[in-house]
Amino acid sequence: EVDPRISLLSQNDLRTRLPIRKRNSHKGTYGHAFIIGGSKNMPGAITLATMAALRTGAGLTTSAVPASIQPMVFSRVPEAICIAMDEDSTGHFALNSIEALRLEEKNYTAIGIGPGIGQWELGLEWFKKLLLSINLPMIIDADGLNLLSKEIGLLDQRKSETILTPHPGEMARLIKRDVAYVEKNRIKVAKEFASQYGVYLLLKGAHSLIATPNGDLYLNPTGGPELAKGGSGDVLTGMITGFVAQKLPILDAVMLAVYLHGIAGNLASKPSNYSTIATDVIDKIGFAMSTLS
Ligand code: B4P
Ligand code: MG
Repeated sequence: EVDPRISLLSQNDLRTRLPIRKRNSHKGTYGHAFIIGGSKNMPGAITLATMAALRTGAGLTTSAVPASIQPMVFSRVPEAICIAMDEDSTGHFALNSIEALRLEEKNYTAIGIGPGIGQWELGLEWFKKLLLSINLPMIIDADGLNLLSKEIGLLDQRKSETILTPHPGEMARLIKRDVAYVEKNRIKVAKEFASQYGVYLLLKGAHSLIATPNGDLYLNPTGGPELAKGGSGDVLTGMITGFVAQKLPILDAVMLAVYLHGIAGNLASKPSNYSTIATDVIDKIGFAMSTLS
């Protein structure tokens, strides 16, 4: 049963939130999405997120990855800029890599962190340094969330909006409870966390739930088991980053991304939801968006 305090995302409502593509516009009009992630054994997640950000309409999309995987990302996404960063001997970001980003010069309008970033010895130190040097709307996912869960107080140091996108496993780690507790108390967990830390929290799963910093809740009806496969979360992270980069209100960006991700999943589930893969979902983002215009 749906809690009466929760709004259901609907096609009619979201239609009005989709940004208008003006005739007299250029790539600068639509912002610059920046996604940081990847590691030697996981070059795919950041590739998917980068593709998805491009598909949502961001004017420019840049990704930053450990140097050894940069050629692979480039070869899959020629439309993106891909920065090769210093890496350690294990193929993860090196501690000194952050200065090389020259964040202040680039006019990024949204930053996504986490897809495929992995876990490594100096990960937390690296993550802290990065968080403190970025004052832009930030989307944190995947191992970015796992790094954050080691020092949750880092959220208090954020000066811009923060969006967290945990699945129930990651949510459990953030609040130091088990997955069963999260699944039994989805509404309470999402609402309390978002209010306490002043973040937008997207608790994923069948019927993903959005909680805002002021305690509002939204339930997403789209998507199905075709999305229950590695890579679909990375597509969603790219979509959110792409919409936030276009300078939409944060809530609109998250709502649109989650809703359209599910519609794209449904469209990609034909002829069989067994065989849907993340790149199929990316290919359907445009069709999903066309259902709102
Ligand atoms: P990871 O190994 O960390 O998986 P991942 O790399 O994050 O995968 P990915 O990024 O593709 O998927 P994500 O869930 O982010 O973690 C997997 C482990 O976490 C599991 O073994 C389990 O322990 C735990 N876990 C994850 N999800 C759980 C759940 N729902 N219940 C209990 N435990 C869970 O993103 C997937 C995307 O697809 C989301 O947007 C999600 O909403 C959507 N999606 C997946 N299944 C869907 C469905 N049936 N209906 C609608 N949407 C669905
Ligand atoms: Mg994930």
